[in-house]
Amino acid sequence: MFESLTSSLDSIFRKLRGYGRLTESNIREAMREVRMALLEADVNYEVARDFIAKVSERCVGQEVLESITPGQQVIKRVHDELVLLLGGRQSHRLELNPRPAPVMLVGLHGSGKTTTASKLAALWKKDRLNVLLVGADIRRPAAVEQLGVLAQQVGVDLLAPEKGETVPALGRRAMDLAEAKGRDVVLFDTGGRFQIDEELVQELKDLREAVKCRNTVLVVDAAIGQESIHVAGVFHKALELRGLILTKLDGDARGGAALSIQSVTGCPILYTGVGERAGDLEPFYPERMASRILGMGDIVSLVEKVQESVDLDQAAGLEKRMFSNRLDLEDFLAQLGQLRKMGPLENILGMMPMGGQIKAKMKDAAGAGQNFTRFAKRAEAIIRSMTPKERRHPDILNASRKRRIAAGSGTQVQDVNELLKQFDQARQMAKQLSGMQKRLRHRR
Ligand SMILES: Nc1nc2c(ncn2[C@@H]2O[C@H](COP(=O)(O)OP(=O)(O)OP(=O)(O)O)[C@@H](O)[C@H]2O)c(=O)[nH]1
Ligand SMILES: [Mg+2]
Repeated sequence: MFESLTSSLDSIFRKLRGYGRLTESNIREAMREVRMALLEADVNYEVARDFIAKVSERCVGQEVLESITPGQQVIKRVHDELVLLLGGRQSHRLELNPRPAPVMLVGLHGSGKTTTASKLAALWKKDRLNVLLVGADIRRPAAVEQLGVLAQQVGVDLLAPEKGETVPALGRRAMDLAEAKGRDVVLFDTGGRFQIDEELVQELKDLREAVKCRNTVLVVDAAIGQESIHVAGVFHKALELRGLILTKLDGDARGGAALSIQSVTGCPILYTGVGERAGDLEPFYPERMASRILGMGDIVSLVEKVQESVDLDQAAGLEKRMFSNRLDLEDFLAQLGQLRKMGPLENILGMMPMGGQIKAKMKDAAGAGQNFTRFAKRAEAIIRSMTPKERRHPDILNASRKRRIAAGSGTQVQDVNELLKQFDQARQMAKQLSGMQKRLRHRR
């Protein structure tokens, strides 16, 4: 969501790096441009003004002007200030002791509470926490059902309200049950409204009292822009939030809200929602986000993502086969599967240094991501329609085999040929790489 901010900052910084020496007026000019870029990204006016004042103050000293890399020095100061703006260097986390720890997700209608509840449950489950999900949205009849479906998908138990049960009574029952069963976290999905109103706040306060919850978390939709800051302020005042979860950061909002919300409300961002799937929730780290916004990439998150999705044994085997020139369509299939497990291509690009530029070149990154997904699905279907022997030895594929495979995968012979061509290119590339590696080894 920060694409255009990242690309404006990138061109400002490129200009700065170009100067051998910087004068105060160069810096002032750059700061004016940074301020414009922030405002265009929908950053709160006062936040942008304070930000620029602070960075400028730290940039005008001798240290920057006399450094051999003045441009880099300015960028570093922008980065440091951005980290502070996003919440500073300490990481804000939920307090999950003593156990069982109640956690309440609150927020406006449609902000993503129910989806986020299942994502959080999945995340905690992976950390070996024993989670109980509670459907405490008793007003909308389908709400508990929706949570039930999601809970089943991520394999976490759900407690549903009984007929006529009030929210606080349900809360107490959930805590008793969790205590008895040795659960670690009890996660409440609550009901939302279009507007924050007395009745909603009272219901949430009653639940909080009943379960003695110290982790009330606001789920807020980043797509509503500056309004999200207002919403967060009001909820924080009424319910003493522990923190925020900002959803729909994968959308096309300009991101200013994400940049301003912590500094305006004093309420830290804990996680961000970056898609609709169970895995699309990321712990929020101000430092990593700042690097991503400045186009430096977020290598740490990227590596974590790769570690999570890639089967290392499989990767080692692949590398060996690749360098011994024995790549086949089984490998191709495995690779496609792993790439797809890492999530949408555009999310991954956003974490890579220069990824922003690649994305811009791809004109429409979302389109490219979808194209890739479509390509990968078709390729998988085609390869799965082959016999093991055909996968290992694609050279035996004659016209009649191709016709059979096309029919089996619901594609055309032309698609099969296209895939074989792409595979051949990949194999050629592997050959060149392995040649290069051998020469390098030889030289050493
Ligand atoms: N793209 C995207 N969509 C999301 C994200 N989080 C939630 N959604 C979608 O937003 C819509 C609303 O999400 P819900 O979880 O039902 O919202 P809610 O706050 O529980 O809504 P109510 O229960 O009606 O108050 C759903 O279609 C979700 O798939 C996200 O991070 N990215
Ligand atoms: Mg809901």
